[in-house]
Amino acid sequence: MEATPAGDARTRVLTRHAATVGTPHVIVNAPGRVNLIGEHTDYNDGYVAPVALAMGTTVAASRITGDHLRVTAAGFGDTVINLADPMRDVPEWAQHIAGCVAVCAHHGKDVVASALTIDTDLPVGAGVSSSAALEIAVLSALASLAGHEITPTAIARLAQKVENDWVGVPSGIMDPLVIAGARAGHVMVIDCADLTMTHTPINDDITIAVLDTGTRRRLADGAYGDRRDACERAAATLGVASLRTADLDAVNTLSDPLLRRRARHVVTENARVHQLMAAVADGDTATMRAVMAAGHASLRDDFEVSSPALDAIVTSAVAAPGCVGARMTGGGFAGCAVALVHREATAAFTTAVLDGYASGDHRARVWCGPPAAGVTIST
Ligand code: GAF
Repeated sequence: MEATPAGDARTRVLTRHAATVGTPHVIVNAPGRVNLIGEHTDYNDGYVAPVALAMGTTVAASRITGDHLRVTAAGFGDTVINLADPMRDVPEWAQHIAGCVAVCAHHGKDVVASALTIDTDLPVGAGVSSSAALEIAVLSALASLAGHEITPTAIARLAQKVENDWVGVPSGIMDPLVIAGARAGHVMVIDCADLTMTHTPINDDITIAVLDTGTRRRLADGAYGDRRDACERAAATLGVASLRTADLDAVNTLSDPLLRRRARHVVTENARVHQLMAAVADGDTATMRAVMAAGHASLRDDFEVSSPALDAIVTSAVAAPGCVGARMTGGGFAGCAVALVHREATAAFTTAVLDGYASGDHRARVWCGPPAAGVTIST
C-alpha cells in the first residue's frame, strides 16, 4: 500500500523557499478532494458531497520589491508574472497562477509583489482537483500578503472565475468550495443553488480510499464543456431554469435520447446525494454500497464520463475485502475512483485492488485516510 504522502510537498517547499528566497511570510496548504456522490450536479444548481484529502498543494510566499510575482513550481519550472499584465507570455502551466492575479485585479483586490514556491503531492489530471487546490493556495497566499480577509465562499468564487474566465474550463463551484471550507472527519454537502454548506461526520470506522487508475485527462479538452452544454439544452427544452428542478417523468419524455440520458443522470444523482447522506448518518453500509453502485452506473451509461480503466478499478474495489462501496469520482474520462472502506480492512483492501486491477500498462495507486480539513494558512 502507498501511504498518503501528507506533508511531503510542504517539507520540500519550505526547504526550497528557505534556500532561494528566505523565511516565508505566509505558508498555505490546500488539499485535494474526492467527491463521494453528486457528480456533474454542481453546474446544474444541484447537490454534491465531497471530502478534502490529506494530500494537497503547498505555497510558501514572501513579499519582494518590484512589480511582479516570481514563481518556482516543482515539476513545472520558473516564471515571472507581471502584475500589470499577468496573462502576457505566461507558460500554460502558470495560467492558473496568472489567472489568480488577473481575477484579483478584476475584483479590486490589490496584489503585492512576491516570490512563490509551489509543490504538490496531488497527481495532476487525475480528478482529485489539483487545479482548484493550486488556485485556492495561490489566492490565499496573495490575500494574506496583501492583508485581505476573505471568506471560504468568496475565495471559492474567485477560484471558479480563474478556471472559467482565465483558464477556459467551465467548471462548477464544488472543487474550490470544499478545498476552502472542508472540516476534518466530515463530508461537506453543498447545495450549489445557494452555496449552503452542511458538515456531516462520517463514522471513523470508515476510511476514504482514493483509487488512481494511472490514466490522465484534461477538462479543457472539451468533453466536460459538452456535458455542461447538453444539461443546459435539456433544461431549456424542459422549460426549467436548471436541471435541479426538472421532474424525472418530464425528463423521460425528452425526444432527444442524448439529452434524456444526460438529464436523467443529473436528476437521479441529486436524489442519490440525499440517499447516501442519510445512509452515512445511519451507518447503513448496504445502502451506501447500493447508492454508490447506482451512481457509477449512471455516470457510465447515462452521462458517459467513465472509462474502461475507471470501470475496471471500481469492479476491483467492490470485490475487495472491507469495501463498503465504490464509484468513479470527479469530472471523469480518466483519473481516480473513490471507495468507502472499513478501516480495519484497509491493508487487505489495498492489496486486493492493486492485484485485481488490470488496464493496459497503467499501474494503480491507492491512498487511504479520513476526510481532511480545508485550506490552512500560517503566517
Ligand atoms: C470537475 C469540475 F471542476 C467540478 O466543478 C464538477 O463539475 C466535477 O468535475 C464533476 O462533478 O471536477
